[in-house]
Amino acid sequence: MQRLDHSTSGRLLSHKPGNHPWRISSARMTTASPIVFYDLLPEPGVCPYAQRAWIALVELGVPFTTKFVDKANKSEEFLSLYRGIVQDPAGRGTVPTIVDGEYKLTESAVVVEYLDKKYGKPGKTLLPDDPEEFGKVKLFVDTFTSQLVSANFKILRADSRESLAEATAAMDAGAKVLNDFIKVNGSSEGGDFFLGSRYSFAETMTTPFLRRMMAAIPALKEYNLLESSKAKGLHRFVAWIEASLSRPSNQKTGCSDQQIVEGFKTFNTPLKD
Ligand SMILES: N[C@@H](CCC(=O)N[C@@H](CS)C(=O)NCC(=O)O)C(=O)O
Repeated sequence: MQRLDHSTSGRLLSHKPGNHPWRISSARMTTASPIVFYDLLPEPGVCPYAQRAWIALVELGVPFTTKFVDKANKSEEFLSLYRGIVQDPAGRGTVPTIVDGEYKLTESAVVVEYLDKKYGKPGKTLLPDDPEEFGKVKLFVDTFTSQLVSANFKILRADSRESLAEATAAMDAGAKVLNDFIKVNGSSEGGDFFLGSRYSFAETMTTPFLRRMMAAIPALKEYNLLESSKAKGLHRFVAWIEASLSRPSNQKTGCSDQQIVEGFKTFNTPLKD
């Protein structure tokens, strides 16, 4: 299994086998040994779920080491780790999965919340302490998923101009819902994230999907969520997209736009008219 090591900034430290990250980055270590983060080969960060955990590690400044899992040929080590966590002897083994000392966990949303609870510092957690803000942040993530993620795949699967128009209309309608949701439930104080100046779980969970939408759809179909939202005057949503995509934790993690486009070609149906 290939291993890559990261500093607290998320940048790769070393690709050399046997070059132990806990020695390289010991000055910055806060734990006895870094968390082991399992992601998929061959393109680091090609999985949006794994990127959620990767972003959380970077945002929270937690040292970690990455182990890559070959999706087509998972190692016994990874399968038994995963199956032991979920107590399912037939579990297929998904990323992200993490090992934090003796503790092991899987499922992106659960991993992000665990990391936040364990490594978040007072006033710098991804999930707000305030119960009402907490609820709104969680609902924002659900709303993003229900409004945009299926519309994204509908656009890719559209095989005619008519079905594409229907799918892009669904995406535009979802963008309007999100624009209004942020205006009513979020904040504009000091910044353009859902909670204004405060980067939170709202962005950690959605940016990997937003980034894939923004890279894949314009390359494969004639539609651009950002441009369409600008044209429709969805200013709050546009500002949120721009703030989320420019966040360093997004830019340092995941794969290139070109890798995203390549990966999404399997979901795309060319237009027949
Ligand atoms: N619900 C899971 C989904 C994770 C998932 O589907 N990961 C994919 C990669 S994007 C995976 O590990 N696939 C391995 C496989 O299908 O064998 C989560 O949120 O972590």
